Amino acid sequence: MTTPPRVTLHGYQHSIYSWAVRLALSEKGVDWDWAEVDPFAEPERAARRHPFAKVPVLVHGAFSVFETVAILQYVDEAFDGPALQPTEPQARARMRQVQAIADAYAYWPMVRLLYAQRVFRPRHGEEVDRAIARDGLSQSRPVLDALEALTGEGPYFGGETPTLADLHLAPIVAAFAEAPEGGALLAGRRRLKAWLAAMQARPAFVATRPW
Ligand SMILES: N[C@@H](CCC(=O)N[C@@H](CS)C(=O)NCC(=O)O)C(=O)O
Repeated sequence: MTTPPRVTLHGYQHSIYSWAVRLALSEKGVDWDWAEVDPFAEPERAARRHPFAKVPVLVHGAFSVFETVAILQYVDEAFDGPALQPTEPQARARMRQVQAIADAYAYWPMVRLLYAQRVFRPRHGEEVDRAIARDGLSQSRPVLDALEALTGEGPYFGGETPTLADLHLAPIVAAFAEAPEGGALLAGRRRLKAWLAAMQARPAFVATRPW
């Protein structure tokens, strides 16, 4: 009998995208090994597996994949466990739409501008720039509005069970809500706030959160 190849996630402990992958692996019930790479402190090391010197990178046997959207799809399709993607075309389009919003519009202002300045840097004794935080907050407003408009009736974006959209987005919004101004802005979006609470209550979320 051959041993199945191991899954190794090359990520950074504080990385929001690495958290999204851990969340998906955990929801699927996949066992993984962790390889810590700090892309900010050791960009040349990160560049050995990622042409843009970022994390996460998932390695499964001889196969290596970067870009969270691709990693999440691979995790869902390569392993047993609950399906994390709908089959119906419109539901699939909505899922990808939320993932694309997470990457293109949410991550930078919500995480790299607001969360970094208001939570991460003070927590690590690093200098803070309040103007950057303010900029992040104002750029986050239309993103929250767009996401609020895309929430549905169920607790998750796709209905009764989480999909890749929820797993991709939850770490970003959770980090944003850690900042007092972020939490206050989120409180004005009732459905999105309830969605985050549903995600935060999931055992996989609790088991994988970095703080
Ligand atoms: N598009 C990439 C983004 C990954 C990304 O930005 N990762 C951050 C950590 S959360 C990173 O490695 N940043 C290093 C840098 O920007 O130099 C993905 O979806 O995986």
